[in-house]
Amino acid sequence: MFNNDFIFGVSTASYQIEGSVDVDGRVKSIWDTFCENKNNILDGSDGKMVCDSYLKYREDVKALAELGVSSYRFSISWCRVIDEDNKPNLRGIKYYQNLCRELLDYNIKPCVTIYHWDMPEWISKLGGFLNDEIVDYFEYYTDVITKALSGLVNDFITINEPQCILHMGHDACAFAPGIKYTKKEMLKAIHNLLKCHGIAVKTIRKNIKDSTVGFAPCSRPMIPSDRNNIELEKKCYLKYFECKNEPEYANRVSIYSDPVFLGDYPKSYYEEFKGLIPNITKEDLELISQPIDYIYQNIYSGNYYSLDKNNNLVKNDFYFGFPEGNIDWLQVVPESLYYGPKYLYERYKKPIIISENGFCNNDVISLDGNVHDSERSDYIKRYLIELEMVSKIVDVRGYYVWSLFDNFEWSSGLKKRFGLIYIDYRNGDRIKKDSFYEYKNIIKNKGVL
Ligand code: GBH
Repeated sequence: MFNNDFIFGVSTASYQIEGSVDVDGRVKSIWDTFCENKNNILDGSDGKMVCDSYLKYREDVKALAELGVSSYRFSISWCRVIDEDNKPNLRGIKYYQNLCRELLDYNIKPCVTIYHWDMPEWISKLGGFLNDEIVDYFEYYTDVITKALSGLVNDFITINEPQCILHMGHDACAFAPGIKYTKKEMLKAIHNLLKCHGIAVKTIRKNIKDSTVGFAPCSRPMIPSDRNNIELEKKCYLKYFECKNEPEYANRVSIYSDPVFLGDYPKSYYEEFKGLIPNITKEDLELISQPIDYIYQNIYSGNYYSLDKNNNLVKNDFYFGFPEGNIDWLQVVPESLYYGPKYLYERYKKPIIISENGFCNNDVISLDGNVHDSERSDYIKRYLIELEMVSKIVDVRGYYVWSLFDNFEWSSGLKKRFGLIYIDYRNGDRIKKDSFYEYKNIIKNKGVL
């Protein structure tokens, strides 16, 4: 059992669920543009309709109440809140106020992500995170939305998965805006993104009484294949926080989290990227490392490691037929929710909240009209067991399932389903899957163990 105030929640993000892209003065986002090129999305779909949550939010909140979550994590669409003259758009703002009021009526605490990837196209055209002025735009946007939500929301996450924004959006280019950066540009964009985080923390503190603030990177922990081998675990820990000039450099943990929690980039950053590093001032680092309350982390999977005969760390291949979800990176590695929090706590010493964890399945409506997704329930239970185990030794405060319902899975489109609630995209019908009831039960029992 988790303790009484452990947070059980679910997560969503604006572009993935809201639909209604052309209403109430919403401006175009980089994802609207990215989806116009059908080759960018696995099934050629987009976020125009999806779950229609912009119109159906009352129904969604009822489902959340039935599920029994104490917190709902969702993101604000910058495109609804700020217009192209960089002025507040009251109609868009009202939607989020209404949503929060509805949640509070049911005793569900809103947990608000300020930025979950849907940048206004016009800001992207000015250079996005590469433009130094992004920090001012981000400050203004955060100021407007936090003033509007003051009295309704206490808990904020500044930015979701900075790695995906930069690595996927500007290196692998599989995500919007799909504009390739040179390494030098990338390091500057990372620095500007971190400054956006810092200025958002300051702004939230200024506008919200009794706020909690966090930052939500993602990671894929290195798991010792032998859990009793201390030396192996130590090497896995070091690998997890490694900062190296290698193909996946913009995806790593320490390059984002060291500046936020420890006040500077890792030492190796300055060695590895010599000659490519942007201008970094003491003031920048102070801004970036404003004290925050939680380490949020999105964790879905991991990799096993062992030591070879020379005691070097080696990554193990998954055996043929290894359990996995219906998306290529989603191997079922429950120990990720043990070692991820453990490593993060050891290094940064702040309470941990898992802001996303969930499973992607080929769900179908069965003959009986229900959706029987036992694999998803099994995944959630296995991962929660590990999280509960680690909560005995590190300070873990919460867990959010990704996601409340099936939604627009970015470049995988509508083909990939992560929801506890099934969406029938022909008519928008919602069907609570078996995992919805399983998770409801877990919440009622305060855990699996
Ligand atoms: C999260 O991203 C997002 O926050 C959320 O919006 C999304 O819908 C959800 O999870 C499900 O995908 O580097 O080889 O692992 C998930 C993180 C980022 C994991 C990109 C896979 C690329 C392949 N994903 N990453 S790999």
